[in-house]
Amino acid sequence: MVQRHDDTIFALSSGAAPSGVAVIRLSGSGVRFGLETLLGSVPAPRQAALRTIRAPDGEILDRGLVLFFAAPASFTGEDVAELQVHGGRAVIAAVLKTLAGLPGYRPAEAGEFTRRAFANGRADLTEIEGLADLVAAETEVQRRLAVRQAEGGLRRVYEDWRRRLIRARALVEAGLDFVDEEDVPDDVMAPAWDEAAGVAAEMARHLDDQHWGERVRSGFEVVLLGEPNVGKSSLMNALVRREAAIVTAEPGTTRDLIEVSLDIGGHAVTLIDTAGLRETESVVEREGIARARRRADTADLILALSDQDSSVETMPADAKVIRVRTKLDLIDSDSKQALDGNAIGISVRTGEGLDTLVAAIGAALDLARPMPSALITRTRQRDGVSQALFYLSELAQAGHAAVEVKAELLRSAADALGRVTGKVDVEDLLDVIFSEFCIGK
Ligand SMILES: Nc1nc2c(ncn2[C@@H]2O[C@H](COP(=O)(O)OP(=O)(O)OP(=O)(O)O)[C@@H](O)[C@H]2O)c(=O)[nH]1
Ligand SMILES: [Mg+2]
Repeated sequence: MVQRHDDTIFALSSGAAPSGVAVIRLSGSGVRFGLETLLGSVPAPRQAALRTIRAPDGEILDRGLVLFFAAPASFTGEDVAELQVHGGRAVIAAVLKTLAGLPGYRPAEAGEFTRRAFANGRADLTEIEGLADLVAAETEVQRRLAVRQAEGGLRRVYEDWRRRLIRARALVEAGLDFVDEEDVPDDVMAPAWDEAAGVAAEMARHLDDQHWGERVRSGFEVVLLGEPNVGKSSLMNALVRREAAIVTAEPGTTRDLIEVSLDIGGHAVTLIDTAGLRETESVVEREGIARARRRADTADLILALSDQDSSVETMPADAKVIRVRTKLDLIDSDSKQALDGNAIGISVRTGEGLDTLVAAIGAALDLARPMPSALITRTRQRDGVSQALFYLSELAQAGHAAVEVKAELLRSAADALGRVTGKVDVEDLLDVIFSEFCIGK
């Protein structure tokens, strides 16, 4: 980053104006000076103070609550202030303009408050990723996952492993000093190897999670597949209760993928409508069908729709599939009895079967499963833990290799974890991680 780290930064931290209240946040060594200039004095730390906010020329900008946090007991670890002003565009603009005129002040970049919090040891990288997820969370389960991570759920697990590996290595190195002496028992280092094996077993369990946290975080994908005209778009519209996709009696209506978000049991589910599967001369339609198949390949779940005129043989056999028989309102109850018992019957005309289908989607995705306290939510974390486990597996197979080699494997494993939490050598990761944040966070 080209920006200076000793600047005092400021930004609107609350949402889009106009709003009832807007929160403008300041952080850095110039905060006290700024408060003296705008308020006449610095309020007592951690106590809300109702103050008149003025420009340096005495002009009243607004009146509002001011909070001051003295370093290091603040979000960033620096002096921090929050000005709660009226959320009008002109009010916010006037306060921001005044702050920009103060010496050493500049607008914060996206994620810069959080970046300073990390630099000052107020949070590790997993907690920071949890914060980013908390701001982005759209569903109840995403919020729960994010808040646990922001509160240190992953940090505690990874720090514990790292501490144990470092201790094991210390044991080994201490043992090394005695190796030349005659009566060192062979098993003086045994506790170190046991500790490493214990950590490795815990890591393997942690990694064996069916990518649950990553899927909760990014949302589950459910693809609607079936021949033209079976009612895919009609079903999507019924589930989201709006006309998201065009419905006509003409086969081949949908050509592009159409995505909508759905909340099922507090989970984010993306429903994807697709082009009806058939042999066709149309280039556009063929491309649509190819896209439908590709998306179905990676989906968490496929809804395979059929009506009275179609079959579902077009479905990939190995995928996770729920069979759905549409347009039940068009057949009499005798024919209903004769339908495929493995299919869920629905009608978007009468609403029949829709609740059953939603429940079946939830069950197929196993959405009600209890959430463990520490779940991997990003590939970055998974890669780091996998890397650490790789070194520990090498160690377990190292047999009679030189003890120095084994100590080095312990060090590598601990470092791989340290990269996940941000304890070691992560400068290259920071821009990527903080680019996820919005300005003001
Ligand atoms: N009676 C009845 N008609 C339905 C039902 N669902 C869909 N339809 C009709 O079936 C026709 C096709 O519906 P669509 O939702 O466009 O079907 P689709 O599978 O998206 O078709 P393509 O986009 O062409 O692949 C329309 O005329 C709908 O009104 C239903 O539950 N009952
Ligand atoms: Mg359609």
